[in-house]
Amino acid sequence: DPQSSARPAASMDDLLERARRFHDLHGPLLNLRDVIISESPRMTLAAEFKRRSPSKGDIAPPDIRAGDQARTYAEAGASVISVLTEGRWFGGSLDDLTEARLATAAECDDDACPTSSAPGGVGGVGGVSRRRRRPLILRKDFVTSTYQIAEAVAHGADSVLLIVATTPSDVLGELITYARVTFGMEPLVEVHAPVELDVALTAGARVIGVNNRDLHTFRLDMGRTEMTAAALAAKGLSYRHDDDDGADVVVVDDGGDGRICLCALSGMSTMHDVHRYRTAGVGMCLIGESLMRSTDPRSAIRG
Ligand code: IGP
Repeated sequence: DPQSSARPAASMDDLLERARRFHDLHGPLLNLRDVIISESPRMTLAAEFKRRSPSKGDIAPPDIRAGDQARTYAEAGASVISVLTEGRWFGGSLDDLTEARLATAAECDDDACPTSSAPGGVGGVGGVSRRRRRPLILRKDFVTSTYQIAEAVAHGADSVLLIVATTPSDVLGELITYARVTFGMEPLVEVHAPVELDVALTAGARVIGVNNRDLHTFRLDMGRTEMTAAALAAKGLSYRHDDDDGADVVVVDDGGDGRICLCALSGMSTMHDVHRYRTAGVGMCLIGESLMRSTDPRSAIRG
């Protein structure tokens, strides 16, 4: 890995100091659960920067800049921007993360914000929410240590992805607590199957993303998200209400001090896919490949 040999690894103390400095210079972290809840019952759209993937190979031209793509996503109204920082399989880096964060630092002003005149300031076509603040930046990687969480914050991330399948369950709970206590960060916890949902809930996850893609076979099953929504409902963790368009929307609640936010990850290529999940109680949809391949991601997001 050329990046790590060029730069000696920072100590944990260095990272915490850098995280503090980033925070002082660029402002506080955005909380993922707050973002999703503040846009509900509109769908939060997360757009991903990803150069390549193990299942698809190269998906973007080699000279593409994370900052440019992130700015395009933000201007189109994405409220969350996910940046792959894993180098070997996804061709990403921590520099991509910082670039994306700095390129989207400005809040959406009235002229640039596509739906600032909509009632309540949140509108959007077809029930997809439009951003009002700077977008939240999510570090997508195989994060399994507190070191990587501090590293993410030091490089501009507001949140990180934690994957149940690649994290021992006791470590998962520790990482979630560390992120909340140290940085006020709400991590996105990825599950693939209902058994993993139990692990995520026990570990204290409040924002749960269902990866529709099997990690081993790379096969897509778009029904995984709905299966997980049904599993949450069976636990009594969701309720129904009518949103402002009269659609029947399920809100997932943990039955205690607030709601669990359910997110759909992977395999979506049209707004039709996004709307499919709206009635299942999904609060956020994350789209990578199809936006990276799109010649006009702005129109794709504006739908
Ligand atoms: C995006 P897609 O099919 O829209 O490109 O999927 C995202 O969900 C995917 O990149 C992803 C991922 C991950 C990548 C989901 N979980 C874990 C790396 C690691």
